[in-house]
Amino acid sequence: MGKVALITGITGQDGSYLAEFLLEKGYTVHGIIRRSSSFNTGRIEHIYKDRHDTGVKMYLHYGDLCDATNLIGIISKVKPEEIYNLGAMSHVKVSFDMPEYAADADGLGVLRMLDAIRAAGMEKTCRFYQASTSELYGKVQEVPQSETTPFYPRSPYAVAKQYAYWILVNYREAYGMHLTNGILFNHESPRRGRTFVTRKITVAVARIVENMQKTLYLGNLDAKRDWGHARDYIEGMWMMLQQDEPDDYVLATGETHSVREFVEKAFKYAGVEIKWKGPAGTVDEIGVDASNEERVLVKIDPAYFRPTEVDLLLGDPTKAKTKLGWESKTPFVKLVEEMVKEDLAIVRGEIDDAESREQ
Ligand code: NDP
Ligand code: GDR
Repeated sequence: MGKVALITGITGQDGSYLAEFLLEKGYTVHGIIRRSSSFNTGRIEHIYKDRHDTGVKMYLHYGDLCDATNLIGIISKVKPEEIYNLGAMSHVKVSFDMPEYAADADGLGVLRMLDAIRAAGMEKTCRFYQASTSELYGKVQEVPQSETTPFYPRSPYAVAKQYAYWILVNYREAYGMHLTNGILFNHESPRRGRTFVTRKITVAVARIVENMQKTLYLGNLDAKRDWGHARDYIEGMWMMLQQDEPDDYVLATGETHSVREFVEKAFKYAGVEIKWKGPAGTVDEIGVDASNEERVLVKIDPAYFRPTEVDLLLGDPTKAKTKLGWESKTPFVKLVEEMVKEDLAIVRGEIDDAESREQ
């Protein structure tokens, strides 16, 4: 008999890769999905189809991290041996518009999950992974950032995630539960939501080279991120829960790149060389096609600036490497290329977009 896992956020980027990964390993996978007026299971549609064809063991339950009764009901019924709490209002900029909701879903949501495990009497049998984040480091205190770097959150999202981080540590110490924080640095993929900067860029590059869009509007080009591939990172999540003792781990590549560099590499893969003109780092800077400077491809829109920014993230994944044997496998340029390649194929109608596909 395979193990039973429960994933919150199964319809998101990470949840969809993790569901595939656990099914491959013979798990029975339960996922919590939110009721929505439009289709929100595009990223897991292919596995769901398989379930009817080949008996894949995946089950979906309606629920929400803001509904404690619902969570107690699902956990008591499913009796998971492993829970991966990936559900969250995960957009940093949006959290400034809905700070109370971010606190509720991303902060208190974790408390509700932990209390639901206790209410079901599963403190000793259920292992729990919390999707913690490099956003906890926020305003730079130390570079590179590791498990011992102090936190300084810079958004309502990150403050909520800090509550989640500490309530987990407290419950681990208070009740001896197997609870783990994975402090993951940014990880991307062709399944990344289109409002995160990497996917926004790769979608725009594909549309621009196919003459469906003229200009890409961005905010801060100089923010630096440690970008890995989501597929590599979900394996690290699973490895954490296979350890005898629960602990907290950073997953990162150990490399950092600016948004500006991501833009350059993405256009380059599509055959366009970007030349920057105007005062660097201001709203008047533009990115033009180096072979035809009249063609303005990138402009700055201050609407995308954040009230407080995280300037530099660079992770030190030494502990994950030493204790878990985990390593990021996808180099930065390969990640950019895979994303542009897939968006070009979507724009050209050669493949479906896993995120927005509708039935
Ligand atoms: P996505 O935004 O792609 O997915 C978020 C998931 O959470 C979706 O399934 C969404 O459902 C669900 N969700 C949102 N609100 C609720 C709620 N109130 N109750 C239940 N489910 C909810 O995020 P990612 O896959 O990129 O990230 C997964 C987790 O990892 C998140 O917690 C994120 O904060 C964290 N994280 C992500 C990193 C990254 O670089 N990707 C890095 C570090 C941490 P729906 O589809 O209906 O919107
Ligand atoms: P981030 O990801 O905030 O790091 O959070 P995002 O891709 O949104 O931003 C990265 C950096 O790019 C700058 N930026 C822009 N960002 C967006 N979204 N849109 C733009 O037009 C734009 N222009 C510049 C941002 O200012 C920022 O500096 C992600 C999420 O997945 C979180 O859930 C997760 O916890 C962290 O990564 C680690």
